[in-house]
Amino acid sequence: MKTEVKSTCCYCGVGCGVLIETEGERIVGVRGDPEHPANRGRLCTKGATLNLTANPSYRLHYPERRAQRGESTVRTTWDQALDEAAERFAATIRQHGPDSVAFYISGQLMTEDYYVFNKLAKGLIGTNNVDTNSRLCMSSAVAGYKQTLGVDAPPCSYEDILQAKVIFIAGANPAVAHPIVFRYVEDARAANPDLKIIVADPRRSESAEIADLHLPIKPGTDIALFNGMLHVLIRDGLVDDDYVARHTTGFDALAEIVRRYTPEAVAEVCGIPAQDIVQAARWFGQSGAALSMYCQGLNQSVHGTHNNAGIIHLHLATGLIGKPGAGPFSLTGQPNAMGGREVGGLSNLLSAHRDLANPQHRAEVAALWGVPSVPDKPGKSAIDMFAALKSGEIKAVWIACTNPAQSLPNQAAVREALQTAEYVVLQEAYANTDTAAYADLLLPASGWGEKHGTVTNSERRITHVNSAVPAPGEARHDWDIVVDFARRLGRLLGTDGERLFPYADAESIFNEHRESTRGRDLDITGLSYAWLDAAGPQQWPCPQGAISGKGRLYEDGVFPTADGKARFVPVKHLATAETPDAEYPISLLSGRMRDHWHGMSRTGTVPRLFNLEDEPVLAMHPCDMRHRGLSSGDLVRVTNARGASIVRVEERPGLKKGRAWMPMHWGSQFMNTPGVNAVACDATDPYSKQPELKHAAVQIEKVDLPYALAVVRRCAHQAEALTLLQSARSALADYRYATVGLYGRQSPLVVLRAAAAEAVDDAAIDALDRLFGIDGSAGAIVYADAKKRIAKKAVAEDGRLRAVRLCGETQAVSWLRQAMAEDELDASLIRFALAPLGKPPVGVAPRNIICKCADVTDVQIRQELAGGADMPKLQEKLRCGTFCGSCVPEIRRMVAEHAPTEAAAA
Ligand SMILES: Nc1nc2c(c(=O)[nH]1)N[C@H]1C(S)=C(S)[C@@H](COP(=O)(O)OP(=O)(O)OC[C@H]3O[C@@H](n4cnc5c(=O)[nH]c(N)nc54)[C@H](O)[C@@H]3O)O[C@H]1N2
Ligand SMILES: Nc1nc2c(c(=O)[nH]1)N[C@H]1C(S)=C(S)[C@@H](COP(=O)(O)OP(=O)(O)OC[C@H]3O[C@@H](n4cnc5c(=O)[nH]c(N)nc54)[C@H](O)[C@@H]3O)O[C@H]1N2
Ligand code: SF4
Ligand SMILES: [Mo]
Repeated sequence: MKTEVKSTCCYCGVGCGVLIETEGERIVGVRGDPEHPANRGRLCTKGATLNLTANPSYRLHYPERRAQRGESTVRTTWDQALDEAAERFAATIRQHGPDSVAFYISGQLMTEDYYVFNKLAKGLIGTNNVDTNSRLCMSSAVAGYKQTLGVDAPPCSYEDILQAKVIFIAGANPAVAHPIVFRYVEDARAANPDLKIIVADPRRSESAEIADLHLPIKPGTDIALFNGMLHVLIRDGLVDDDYVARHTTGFDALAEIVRRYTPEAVAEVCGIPAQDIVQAARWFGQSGAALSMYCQGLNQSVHGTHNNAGIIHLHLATGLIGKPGAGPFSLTGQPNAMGGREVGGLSNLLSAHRDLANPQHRAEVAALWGVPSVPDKPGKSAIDMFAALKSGEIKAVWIACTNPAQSLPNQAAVREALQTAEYVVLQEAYANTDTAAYADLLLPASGWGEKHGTVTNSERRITHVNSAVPAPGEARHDWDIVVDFARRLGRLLGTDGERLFPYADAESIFNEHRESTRGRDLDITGLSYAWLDAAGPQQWPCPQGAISGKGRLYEDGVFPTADGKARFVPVKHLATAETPDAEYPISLLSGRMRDHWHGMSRTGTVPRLFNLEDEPVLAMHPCDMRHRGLSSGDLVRVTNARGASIVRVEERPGLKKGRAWMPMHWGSQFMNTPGVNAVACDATDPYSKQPELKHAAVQIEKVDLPYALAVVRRCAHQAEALTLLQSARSALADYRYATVGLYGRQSPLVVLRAAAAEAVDDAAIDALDRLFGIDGSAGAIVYADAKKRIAKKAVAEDGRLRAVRLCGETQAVSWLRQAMAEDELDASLIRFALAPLGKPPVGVAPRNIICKCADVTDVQIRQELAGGADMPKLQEKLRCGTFCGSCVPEIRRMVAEHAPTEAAAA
C-alpha cells in the first residue's frame, strides 16, 4: 500500500515542502506539497528527482574504521566505533586541552542535530571549536545583518516578491540556485508589467536573462555600486529623511563617504555606464517597494560583511524595509543554514542569537545547560580550523554532513591538514566523498526521507520534517550519534554526559532549544512539534500565546539594537584579495548549475541530472580564448600559486573579457583534480571570516593532450550504472585529463572522457574495456588505424548499441551518447560510430534535453522556432517549461537567440 509522508526538500534554502510516497519501507515517489507555504506544490528538477537518490548503492551502511591512512576501511560495530572515538577525543583533551579538538559541521543538518553538536563542544568539552560550512556560505550575511539591523534576521517573506515594484538581485542567481523563488519572480513579472528587475552580476547569468537592467560589474565592486546608488538617492532627493532620522544612526558619516561615489567615479570602478547606476538608483528610490535578493556574489568576498551592509543601507535610506514588497532579503543557501544560525552554530555564536563575546550571554547559556560556564575564548572558524589542523594545534576533528576535501578553497592545504590530523571522524550518509578518504572512522548517518527534526528556510519558516522510511543498514540519525558519543565521552572526562544529554528523541532536543529562545528576537516558545503538524510550517518569532508566526519584521521601525535604531556602517570600496595581474590575468568566478548540488554525492547518482552538462566546463570570453589559441572543446590548465586543474573550455555568452567561470560541483569523485577549489582563494573577511570563494586570479593555458579517449556504456538501470560509475573512478588516475559521469533518462549511461599526451598502448585499452565490461568479442565491431593510433570498438546486443569505446578520435561521443540515451541508435548505425571523424548519420543531430520534466530537446525547440513558434506556442505544443519551470530561462534564451538570426536572414 502506498502512503505519503510530509517532509522537505533537502537541497536549497527555499525549503520546499515535499510529499514522500512510500511503499512498505521503500521510497517510490516524491511530489511538491501543495499545502506547504514555501512552494505550494512546485518543485525544481533537483527536488523532483529526490526519490531517485533514495536507494543508491553507495550509501554508508555500517560504521567503518581504517587502521592506517591509505588502507581500506573495515566494518566495525557502533559500540566499538563510538568507544574508540570517545577514547581518542578524551585522550587528546586530557593531554592537550579542550581546544585541541574541533567539530566541523553543516547547514544541512537538522536544528536538533546542530543543537547537540554545539552543546557537546561548548557545554561538555569546553571548546568553541565548532564551526560549519555556513562559514563558506552565510556568515557574511549574519555579520551584515548584525552590524546594521542588530540581529541576524532576514526581515522578508516570499510573499514580498509578489508585492515588490522593483526586484534588485545582486550576487545571486536564483534561476538556478533558488528556482522556486525565481518562479515567484516570474509570477511577479507576469502579474505586473511595470515591475523592474535589476541584476548585478559580473556574468550575464540565467537570472539576468529576465532583467530590465543588467549591471555586469567588475567582480568585487559591489560596495562601489551600492555607495554610488546611495549617492544618487541623496542627490536626487530620494532619501526618506524622516525614516532616517527616526529609525537609524550613522547616516551622516556614510553620506560624507558616498559624496565621492559619483556615478562617473563608480562607472569607472565597476566598469559599467554611469547612466545605468543612476537608472538603478532611481528605479529603486522611486519604487515605493524595492526588494533586494542576494547571496554568494556578496557573501563570498573579503568584503562580504560590508557588501551586505552596503545593500541594506539602500533600504534604510529609503525606508523600504518592514513594508510589503520591500526589504533586504538574504537568500540562504543550504536547507537549514538558518536553523544552524538559530542555535549558534558558529565558533563565535551561542544559542538563540547570543554572542560568545558577551559575558551575560555566556552566563545565560551556562545556566540553561546547567554547566558552570561556557568557554570565552573564540573558537576557530573554518579556514583557521583547517590551518590549525595542518599546524598540529588541533589534533582531532569530527566532520559531519559536509565535504571539506572538495568545498573548502585551497585544496592542497586542506588535504594536507586532513592528512596531518591525528584523528578524523566523518559522519556521512554516503560512502563516496572526497573527505571519506581521510577518515579514520566513518559513521553512517540517515539521509533524506529517513531523517526527522526541524529545518528553517530563507524566510524564517520552520517545518517539521518526518521520517518516511527507516535508514539503511545500521545508519543512525545525526542527533542520536552525537548524544551517544557525548555520553561516552562524558564518562571518560568525568562530566555528566547522561545529565547533559538526556534526550530520548529529537522532540526533547527541540523543546530545550525552544526554551533557549525565550525572550530573544527569535522567540519560538509558542511552537511545538504538535502545533507545527496541526497548523503547518511557521515563521519566527512565534512566542508563547501567538496565534501564528511573523511574516515581516521591523514594521514599526524598531530594531533590536540598544537604542532601537538601525545603523549605517561607513563602508568603502576596497580591492579583492587578488587582482588579476600579468602572471595571473584572469578573474575566475565559480558557482552553481541548475541540476547539481555541491559535491554531487546525491545529484551525481541521478543520470538525468547530467543532461545539461556531463563534464565540467570552464566558460571563457572569445577574445581571451583567441589570444591563447583556444577553440571551444580544447583542454586548458587553470593555475595559480595554490594549484591547478585541467578542464575543457568553451566560449559562452555572458562573460566579459578577463573573466572566466567554472561550476563548483566537480571534485575528485568525478574528475582527476579537486576541481575549482584547487585554485580558489582562502583569504577571509575580517568580520565574518568568510573566504573569498568567488574571486581568484588565475592563468589559463592550452594543454596539449592530443590523444583523446571516451567510453560510453549503456546500463540496464540506475543501480547498474552506479556500480559501473564507482569502478570507472579507478581509471581517473591513469590520465592527465579524465572525467566520469552519468547521462540519459530511460537507459542510463556511464560516460568516461580522458586525454593523454601520447597514444596509449593496447594493454591500457584492454584494461579500459575490462573496466567497462566490453572486453569480450561477442557483438563487437572494431575499427583500427594503427598509423593514426586510432582504436575504436562498438558492442551491440539485441540490435542495440550497448557500448562504444573510442581511442584517438572521439568526436562522435556527443551525438552518440545522446542517441544511445534516447535509444535511437540501432546496430545498423554502428559504422557511423566508428567511422573516421565520427560524423553523425543523417537525422541524428547532437541534442540536449532542455526540459527534463517534459523530455524536450533543444533540437525539438529549434524545429518549432524555425516553424515560427514563440514562447507560449512552445509551451503549448511541447509542454516544455510548464512543469517545474527551471528551464524557462534557457528556453527564453533560445527564443531570443533565434530572433536575430531570423532578422538577419530577412
Ligand atoms: N542548483 C543548486 N542550487 C543551490 C546549490 C547548489 O549546489 N546547486 N547550493 C545552495 C547553496 S549552499 C547556496 S549558498 C546558494 C548560492 O546561490 P547563489 O549565490 O545565487 O549562486 P552562486 O552560483 O554561488 O553565485 C551567484 C552569482 O554570483 C555572481 N558573482 C560572482 N562574483 C560576484 C561579485 O563580485 N558581485 C556580484 N554582484 N555577483 C558576483 C556569480 O556570477 C553568480 O551568478 O545556492 C543554493 N542552491
Ligand atoms: N569554489 C567554490 N567553493 C564553494 C562554493 C562556491 O560557490 N565556490 N560554495 C560554498 C558553499 S556556499 C557551501 S554551502 C559549501 C557546500 O559544501 P559541502 O558542505 O561540502 O557540500 P555538500 O556536497 O552538500 O556536502 C554535504 C555532505 O553531507 C552528506 N549528507 C547528506 N545528508 C546527510 C545527513 O543527513 N547527515 C550526514 N551526516 N551527512 C549527510 C552528503 O552526502 C555530502 O557529502 O561549498 C562551498 N564551496
Ligand atoms: S527550489 Fe528546488 S532545490 Fe530548492 S528546496 Fe525547492 S525543490 Fe528543493
Ligand atoms: Mo551555501
